Amino acid sequence: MFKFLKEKLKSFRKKIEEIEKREEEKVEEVEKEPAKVEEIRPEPVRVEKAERVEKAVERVEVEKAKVEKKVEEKVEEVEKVEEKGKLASKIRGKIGFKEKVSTLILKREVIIDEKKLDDILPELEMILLESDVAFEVVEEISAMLRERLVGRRKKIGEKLADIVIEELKIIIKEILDRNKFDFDEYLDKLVAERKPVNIIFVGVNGTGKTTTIAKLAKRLMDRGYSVVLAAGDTFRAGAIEQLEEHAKRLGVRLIKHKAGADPAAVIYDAIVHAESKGIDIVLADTAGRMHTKKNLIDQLEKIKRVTEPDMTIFVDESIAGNDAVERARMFNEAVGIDGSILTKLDADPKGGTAISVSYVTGKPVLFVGVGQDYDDLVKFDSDWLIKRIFED
Ligand SMILES: Nc1nc2c(ncn2[C@@H]2O[C@H](COP(=O)(O)OP(=O)(O)O)[C@@H](O)[C@H]2O)c(=O)[nH]1
Ligand SMILES: [Mg+2]
Repeated sequence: MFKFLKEKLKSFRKKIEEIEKREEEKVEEVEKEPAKVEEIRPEPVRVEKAERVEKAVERVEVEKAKVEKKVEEKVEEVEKVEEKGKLASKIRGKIGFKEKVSTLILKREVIIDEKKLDDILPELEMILLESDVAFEVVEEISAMLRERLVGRRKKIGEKLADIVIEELKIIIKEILDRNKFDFDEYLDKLVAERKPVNIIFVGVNGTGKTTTIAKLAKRLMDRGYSVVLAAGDTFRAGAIEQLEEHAKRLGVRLIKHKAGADPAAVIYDAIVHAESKGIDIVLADTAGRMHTKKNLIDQLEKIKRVTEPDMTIFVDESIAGNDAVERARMFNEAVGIDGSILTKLDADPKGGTAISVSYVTGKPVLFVGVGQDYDDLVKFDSDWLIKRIFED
């Protein structure tokens, strides 16, 4: 899971470490300044520059004189100490100047500035884009990082890479938690208030809609609910049989009509059945494709009008990347969704879809699919995702 993104983040970390190492070496050179003064030589003289060069030479001379004076003073001090016959260790204390400078560097703080972020953020943006994070989400993450890191004090010895990655984690978590939602809590309340609860599943073919309905049916039964399935994908050949097979295996009732029938009628019948039998929840499958996109949207609108679902859940596969994100946006705008379920995270090397879908829809990710077994359904939790992206 997320192998590609993990590798990229690792090399990003290395790159920051290299930039930082180069900079620290520069700082050390600057600290060795006194020795450098002597090395400064005037540039070859060009007539119009002659005056400036002369001044520079003067400044160098003055600096040199200062340094020489300091050195003389030090020598004097040392001599005085020697004269007084004090211990050799004390002399070492005086001339251990270099050591003192290096501890000074260690203690000193460096302020992270715009320039440093200009060096590293474009690379991070590229990594996120390559990992299927939607463009607008990358922009937001980058802007938030910049805002929070510019001016941040960093002690030398503290790693810039750690600071950046840690802040990146916090920001992704915040973005994910903007639409935080507890599905179980909400469902408990709904069932208590007005059962049967009607949940319809929308999304294109092949993304895992039918499998997810079966997984969720199992999960809800494990939690003590009674469930009925509605075979609302009457368009695709074999769709009814596929759901029927799951229903048999799970020991749950399925309401179906013939292929090509009106799905709104099928789902309506399932609700009537649930009411008469005291069943808690109806899970309704729908078609993922019609003759045209307009047909599909019209059909879903009719289903919503006739069956008044308590929740409309969009299902897509995380491996579809930006296509999945765009479909989520489209379904939300055209039909209205209450949340999403992303499947096939187990087969997704990138992870950006999971980061982006709730951002672009403004609706929570409720569950993620992590395999083909009934139990491979995980209740979505930002910490769960962050851990899988950032930890080995
Ligand atoms: N690896 C993996 N495969 C999945 C997952 N969810 C569904 N699938 C597989 O995706 C394929 C299409 O699933 P299906 O439920 O028929 O999709 P639908 O057309 O949207 O109803 C099937 O082979 C499923 O086993 C998942 O979380 N992980
Ligand atoms: Mg299906």
